[in-house]
Amino acid sequence: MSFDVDKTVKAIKDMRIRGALDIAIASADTLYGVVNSEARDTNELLSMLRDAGEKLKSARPTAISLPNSVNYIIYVAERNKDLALDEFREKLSAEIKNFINEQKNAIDKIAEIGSRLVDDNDRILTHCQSDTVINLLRRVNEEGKEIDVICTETRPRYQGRISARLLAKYKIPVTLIVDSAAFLAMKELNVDKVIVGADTIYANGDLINKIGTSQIALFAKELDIDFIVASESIKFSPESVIGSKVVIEERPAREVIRSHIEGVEVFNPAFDITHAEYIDMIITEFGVIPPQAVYSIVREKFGWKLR
Ligand code: RUB
Repeated sequence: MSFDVDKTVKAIKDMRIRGALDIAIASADTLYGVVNSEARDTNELLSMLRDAGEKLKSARPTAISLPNSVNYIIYVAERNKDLALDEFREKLSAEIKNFINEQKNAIDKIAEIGSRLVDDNDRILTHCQSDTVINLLRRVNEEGKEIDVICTETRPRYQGRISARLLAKYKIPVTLIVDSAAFLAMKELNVDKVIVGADTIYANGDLINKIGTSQIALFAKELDIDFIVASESIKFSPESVIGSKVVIEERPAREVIRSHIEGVEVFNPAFDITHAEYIDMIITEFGVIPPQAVYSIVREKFGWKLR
């Protein structure tokens, strides 16, 4: 078992698996592998699952979708710990498959709902690379609306290039800009809407997403451009109800400068916080909500955790 778990942990750490939704799905998939590996009895399998879950959760700290999916699967496992091994396996395998399907359905539901918010001839700006946002834009394009997209390159790891490449592949007109051109581009190129993904959303509606998101939200406010977040509810934080915050990941200096510069320190946070007052709406699989409505969805969806 540990081979697959370690492999997933390494792939998440190295960012070969990245983006909050993919991280959550890969973790659930890995736990599915653990559920179906050799064990003497249910107790042993449960403890293997707990160990694997802890390892997976430690892979990256900021996307709450990762602990949310692991915690949910462990919760279901614990509730079924009295089952005999085969039954336990069967039950948990079905629950994990179900969970993964829910996530896949959620991203499509968000595209369906979100596409209604995008108008013909809209110019959209996006930051980083979010599968949820790309899927939504793809759907808009498939519906025949003419849109074009501006992607920030998203230093230091250039996920914006991945977005641009994907959009070009789907034949959506796309322009890549350096991060520091965001304000000028939003103003001079008449951006209509900003749409970004999410790593974590707190119960008070604050968003944590790729570093640089918050300044784009400030620009959007200044220029009166809608700032929209596309996020599955798996990225909502139940822990935030009791005041817990996620750790903002700091990544190595070598991502910013190729070699050490004598006397120069590098600060390389991977995410930042955009406060709820800068967010016009959040598109979820349950519908379009204002950031103030996150709390009630958290209470409903994560009741199992909050109890
Ligand atoms: C990715 C990032 C994405 C969110 C949402 O950061 O900030 O906007 O994770 O992505 P990193 P998705 O590249 O550091 O993982 O919609 O695919 O879940």
